[in-house]
Amino acid sequence: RFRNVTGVQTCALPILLKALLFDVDGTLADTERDGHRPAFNAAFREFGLDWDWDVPLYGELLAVTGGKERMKYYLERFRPDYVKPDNFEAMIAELHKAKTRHYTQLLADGGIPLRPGVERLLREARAAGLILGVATTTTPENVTALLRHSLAEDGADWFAVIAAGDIVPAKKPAPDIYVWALQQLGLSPEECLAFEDSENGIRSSRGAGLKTVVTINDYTRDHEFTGALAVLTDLGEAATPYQRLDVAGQGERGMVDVARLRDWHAR
Ligand code: XBP
Ligand code: MG
Repeated sequence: RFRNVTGVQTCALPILLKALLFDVDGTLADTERDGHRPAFNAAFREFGLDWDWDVPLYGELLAVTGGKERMKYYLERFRPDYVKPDNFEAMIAELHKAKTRHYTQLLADGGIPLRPGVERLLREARAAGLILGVATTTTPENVTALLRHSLAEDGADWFAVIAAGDIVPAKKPAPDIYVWALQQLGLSPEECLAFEDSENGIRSSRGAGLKTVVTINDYTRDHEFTGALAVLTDLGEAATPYQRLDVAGQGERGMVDVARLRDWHAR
């Protein structure tokens, strides 16, 4: 209960949870190490470049989101002697197209499963009438390929909005991609929850005003997740529950389902 400006006592209505917004890479599936990384390397080989991103180096490169942006960052930071050709921007764009081709092929070959609990939660949320959305920096066709090959033939249709890639110029950690997704849905951030796996991701979702559940992975376990609703090992399954890692709920185990999300959202 609180008093409004006229001094009349009113009841604050709880805001209903209406939508779940998911990051893709690292959150829906562990796509970075064994998906994007080898796809970049395959594109570099195809173009006759001696660039090769091993697992630890790729972890450092993940500081920058977006594949084109990441390649430029690599050259600046790790190949300072590299002399850019006149057609540098076009070359990066072509390289990135090749990388997307390799990556979507890898997904079509059934290369990357969804993370634990993801398919279960998506099915349950849909059945409960929650709206689903995606907010990611990766290329749109990568998202639809993952949903099609690792979720269901019509997986992309489960999502009311797929906000992806260059649709906003400022990628995560900027909040723009989440703001764009919310605008498309006509929802306020208070009506939604976001799911992220990385520091850049939660900076973006929190920047857009979204309460955020974090599921960590090998590349992100040491990231800073200040302001997260909960930090979990994964979404959990009945037989293999998540473990909660944030101080508020340390040691808690369980399975993220709609009831639990409604409870966290209401707090
Ligand atoms: C994902 C990314 C993307 C992918 C590569 O970050 O940073 O750049 O690594 O995809 P997030 P593209 O999970 O925070 O959205 O090459 O298509 O950009
Ligand atoms: Mg991510």
